[in-house]
Amino acid sequence: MEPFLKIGITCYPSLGGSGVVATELGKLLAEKGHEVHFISHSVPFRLGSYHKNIFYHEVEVSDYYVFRYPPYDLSLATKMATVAKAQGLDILHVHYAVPHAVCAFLAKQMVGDSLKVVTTLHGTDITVLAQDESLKDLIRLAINESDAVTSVSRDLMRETREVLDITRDIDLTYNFVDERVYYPRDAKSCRMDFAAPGEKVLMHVSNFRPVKRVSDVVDIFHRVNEQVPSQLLFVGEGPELPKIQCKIKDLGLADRVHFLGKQDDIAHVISMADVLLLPSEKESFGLVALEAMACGVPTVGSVAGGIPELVTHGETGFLAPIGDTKQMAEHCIALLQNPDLAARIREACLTRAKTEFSSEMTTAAYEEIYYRVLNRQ
Ligand code: GMT
Repeated sequence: MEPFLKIGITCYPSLGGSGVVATELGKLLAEKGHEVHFISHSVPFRLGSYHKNIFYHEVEVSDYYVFRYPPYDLSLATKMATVAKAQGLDILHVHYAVPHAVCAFLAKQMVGDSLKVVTTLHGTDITVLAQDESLKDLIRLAINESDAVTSVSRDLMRETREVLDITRDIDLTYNFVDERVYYPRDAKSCRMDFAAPGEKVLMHVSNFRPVKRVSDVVDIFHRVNEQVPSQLLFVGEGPELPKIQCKIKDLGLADRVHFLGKQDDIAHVISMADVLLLPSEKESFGLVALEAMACGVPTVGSVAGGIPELVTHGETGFLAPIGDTKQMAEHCIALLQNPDLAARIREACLTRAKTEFSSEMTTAAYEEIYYRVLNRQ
């Protein structure tokens, strides 16, 4: 049996799928017996209850008066090195290249080669930030100097190689959900708060950034509602919201669209839906589509980035070219009007989530990478 490891994890603690995946992974590793040290500016929002193997180290930023901008990156790198030395970390697993992989590179210079760095690329660190010429060399350095690099989809791996001209090995480790949390919930009574009997529920969950094409969600819903009486639930918050609210009003849909804001119990909320809409411009993976799949809810969305690796067209959902809201609406209508098709797709969703994206498989894959870089395999 392999020995238990001491693993440092750094992620964005307060937002996004990358933070969720990093935190859930840390919790599962701790349950398996590893010692996990989160190093970040605040406690990861999904960390939950006490576990004897989980520790949190807060990064404090110096506000010394000469600094026009407090240097978080330097404080993080120093904290990583301090924790690594004090706790004897074997691995520093950083999620998101900027600045985390760069800080880990600096930390390793301070600690020495005994500390192994694993970098997980999540998407916008490559698809947006690495397109910026001023950051390209820095991101390339951090990736090339990591002991292992993982990507959450094949598409992101391809784009990383293409954009940064990287030839090194990259491991594919798909995201996962904790199946003890993500399973079909009985959400009938909550659903009745929004939808009358016979009405269908469409849902969109995101951070409402332009990349999510939330306006397409409204267009899809508008078309669907003309043929299938429906309600649309929006979950989350973000910069596009005011624009979307105006559009909904202009289209006369205000009484059929509901804004639930940020929600903690996503599994329960998603279980209210008949279909999840994800028409993104870019999406390295689309964690919310997996969360929905595990709750038996199919996704109708775009053929963007890694979405087709997750959602199998015609089996666990339906995909159309980015921006083709007409086709996406047609897929929704077919699904919502055909109970047999909906039942078949729901079963396929539950099976695929369990077999292809299980937490056990992903945790084991990361452990294998850790042991490999430590030469213990
Ligand atoms: O864009 C987001 O939704 C947030 C962002 C993040 O940093 O958490 O999400 C990225 O990482 C997620 C977890 O791996 C992926 O599921 C998302 O697809 C990815 N977002 C994009 O590629 C736009």
